[in-house]
Amino acid sequence: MARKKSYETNQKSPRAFLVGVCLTSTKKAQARELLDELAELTRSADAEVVDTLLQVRKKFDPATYMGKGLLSTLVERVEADEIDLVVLDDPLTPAQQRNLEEKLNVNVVDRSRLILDIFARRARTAEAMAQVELAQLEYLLPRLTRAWGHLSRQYGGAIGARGPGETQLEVDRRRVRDKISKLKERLKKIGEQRTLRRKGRENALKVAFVGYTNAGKSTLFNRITKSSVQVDKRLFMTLDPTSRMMASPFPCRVIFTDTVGFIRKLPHELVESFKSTLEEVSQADLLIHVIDCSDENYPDKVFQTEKILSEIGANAPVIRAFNKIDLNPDFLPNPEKSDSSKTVLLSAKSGQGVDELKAVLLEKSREKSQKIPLSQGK
Ligand SMILES: Nc1nc2c(ncn2[C@@H]2O[C@H](COP(=O)(O)OP(=O)(O)O)[C@@H](O)[C@H]2O)c(=O)[nH]1
Ligand SMILES: [Mg+2]
Repeated sequence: MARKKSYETNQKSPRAFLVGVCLTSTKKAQARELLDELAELTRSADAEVVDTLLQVRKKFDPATYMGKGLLSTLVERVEADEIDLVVLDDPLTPAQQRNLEEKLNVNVVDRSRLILDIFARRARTAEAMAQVELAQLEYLLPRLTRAWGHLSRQYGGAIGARGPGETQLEVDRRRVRDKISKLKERLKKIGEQRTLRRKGRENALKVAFVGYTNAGKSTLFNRITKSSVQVDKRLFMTLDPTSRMMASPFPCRVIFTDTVGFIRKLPHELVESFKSTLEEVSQADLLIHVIDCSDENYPDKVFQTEKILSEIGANAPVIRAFNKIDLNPDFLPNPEKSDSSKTVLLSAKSGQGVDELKAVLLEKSREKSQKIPLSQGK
């Protein structure tokens, strides 16, 4: 049998085939949209999307996730189209993973694995790298079964000597657990330094830009703070929070932070390991929730973002910034949503409506400056 191709080591862009299984109970249009998003994720991992297939069936096949018919089509397509990688939207059991990889003879990854890979590619700072590695190991640990057997390939060749009576699997698990506790220890130290650096910021208004990936957070951050953080169609370009302090025209210092975007089915291991980075969000005085109003699925994305915000304990007041109004000039937010959050319609790209947001920020900074004891000045 030919050796399985490893997409991680390929020089050219790996060729990916996407497969979705839509349970009859869910809507097909939604399944399509999730597959489109999966394609965006795949391209963000620098792979080429060759084709996608969507199958409707009653339930996932316990052995192979998809049905027999689709699987045999896929076997043919993988061969004919020289596919290196098959991507699926749903989490696979270790058995499904093994069965599919044996039949297809290429790597098979699910959405979580893909997101972890993208994060690993983007991580630049020591903190982000440790956070991603921790998430990868937490993801791996429960999947470390006899069926998986990937450890030596993925996480560095030589596996340590076994203790008396230990199986290879137990050794692998122990090694992963040891590495996890070391990483947690290291991240705790980095987190403490972060907390120290935050000291002395009590008198500043802390504003964080949050939202679904690609909503335009970085574009808006750049426009407001006159910065130039990277703006990109590819997902998750911002892993480490970037902060800018501004004084003028505000009556107190205002610290703006651009943060990592959220996405559906964000692996909880990532949310967990990025806790200290996400503190910039949970400890902000004000959140600007950037929403792409040209995207018809924005309500679901708003819902997903709010879910993650509550998961990380971010409960500051929220301004909803409906962005990309240039692409949808007639847009009006749903009036039924009569919660207390303020709403602004704007275009971070053209600048339309941005002054209105600045006015709200000015008002918030006035409120903040009134709370600062005179002795402490600005
Ligand atoms: N037409 C339009 N495109 C925008 C606007 N704001 C951002 N974009 C585009 O949307 C994409 C994602 O923007 P980015 O700021 O990187 O989003 P982030 O992932 O939320 O940080 C980029 O291609 C931007 O040029 C806007 O107001 N109008
Ligand atoms: Mg960004």
